[in-house]
Amino acid sequence: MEEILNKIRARNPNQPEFLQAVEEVLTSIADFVEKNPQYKRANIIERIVEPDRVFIFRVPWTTDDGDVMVNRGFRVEFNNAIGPYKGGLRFHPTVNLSVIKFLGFEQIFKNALTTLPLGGGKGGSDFDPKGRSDDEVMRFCQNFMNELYKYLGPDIDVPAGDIGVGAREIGFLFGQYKKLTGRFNGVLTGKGLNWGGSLIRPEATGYGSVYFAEEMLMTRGETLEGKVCLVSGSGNVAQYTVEKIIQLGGKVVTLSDSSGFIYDPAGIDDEKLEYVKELKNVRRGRIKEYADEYKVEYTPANSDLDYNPMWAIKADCAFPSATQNEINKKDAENLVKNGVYVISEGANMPTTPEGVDIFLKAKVLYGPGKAANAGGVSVSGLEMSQNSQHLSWTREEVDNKLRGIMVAIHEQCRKYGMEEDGFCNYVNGANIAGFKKVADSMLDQGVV
Ligand code: NDP
Ligand code: 2IT
Repeated sequence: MEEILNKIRARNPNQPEFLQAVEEVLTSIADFVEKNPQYKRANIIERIVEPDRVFIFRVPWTTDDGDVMVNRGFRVEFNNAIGPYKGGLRFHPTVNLSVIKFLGFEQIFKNALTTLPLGGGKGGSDFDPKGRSDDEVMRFCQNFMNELYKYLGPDIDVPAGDIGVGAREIGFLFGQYKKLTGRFNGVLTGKGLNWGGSLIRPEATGYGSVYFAEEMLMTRGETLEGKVCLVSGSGNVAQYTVEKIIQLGGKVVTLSDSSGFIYDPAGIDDEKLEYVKELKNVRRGRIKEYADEYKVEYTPANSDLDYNPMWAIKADCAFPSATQNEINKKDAENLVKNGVYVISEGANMPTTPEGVDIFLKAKVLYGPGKAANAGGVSVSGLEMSQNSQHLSWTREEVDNKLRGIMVAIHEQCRKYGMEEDGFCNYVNGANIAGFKKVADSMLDQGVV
């Protein structure tokens, strides 16, 4: 495995996030591959780490002042062994090929766990929507789609949202797709409810991450009732994570954005959550305003510190729901030291490898992103099913299906991740179960 890893490192220089994701998966599946020589014979590992194809394109657009700007667009179609390419679009200044490839690679295994027929892909741009008017965002989305539409189709490649891409952006992207192709179909998910979107899709990632935490807790005969929870981020995933934790009787005491975090020891209730939704989704303001509004503590982000004080607050559960590598080794140590024993990752790869090792050594209930945050893409898959049948299911129907899928993902993790002493290593479980489904499908379909 080390030999293959060196080859992958040499072939993908300057892609640290991608190599981080690959190393984690390959480390998890090493023994399983060793015991199953059919994968080695078909060289599945070297094939699965190489995307089917990568598109990189120029996106020119015009500001409200008439300046012409240029951004870079990406779409990685990683693997379609079990279904059409499926995965979100991220608009954030940190987006580059390494970030999109790490997300696309993770998506392959996540989508395999969902029980639905979904391949893996991801895309996005280094465009920064912050501070841009709706018109500017619209023009950017239209120009992004002017190139991307060529590669999409409801049975080919179906994007959705991710950081910086929500209901507004999906609307503009869909409008332009329709204009260019004349087709009204399920080519994007996360659509508006009036025009083909699924109920519960906005809630799905956050709700799913909390359902996953409940499943992990249930293995110890516990629930979220009364648990103190740390949530990071304040976007789509964070908001619906908070909503579900409140519904299940837990108490959320933190939220953050890239500028800092708030600490509200009394807990975020329904009214305060409504305030956050309005602040972030309508006014597009900063989380600091929450602290001003409710007179609670606000701590600005401080890059001089080698840890994030938010992860040092005493609590039972943590739901990192912002971005990759937001929990480092010291943060993981602080979490464990201060009582956190449930970590459910709403974000993709929020914990560094050194942080993951701390969680595994402490034998806490640690649900990695590709399992815990798979609820979002699962309901995207359900949106695709509804679109192809030209009908829509009720809120209750979709929520029940989501719940059932999260239970099934949890079971797969336990099937492949259970260790001799009864500790479940959900990292190994998720990676092996996801890999097995995709690798077996690749074997069935020959060397293509
Ligand atoms: P949003 O854009 O709605 O929210 C992102 C949040 O994370 C914001 O609060 C943002 O703060 C913060 N954030 C983003 N980048 C950084 C950064 N570099 N440093 C600090 N804070 C940051 O995105 P989502 O809620 O959709 O996504 C959050 C995470 O969940 C991502 O990792 C995404 O990949 C993952 N995910 C999302 C799914 C979905 O369905 N949307 C599905 C599965 C996973 P600020 O506003 O200051 O940038
Ligand atoms: O990371 C993810 O799973 C997402 N951003 C959602 C992807 C999707 O296609 O719904």
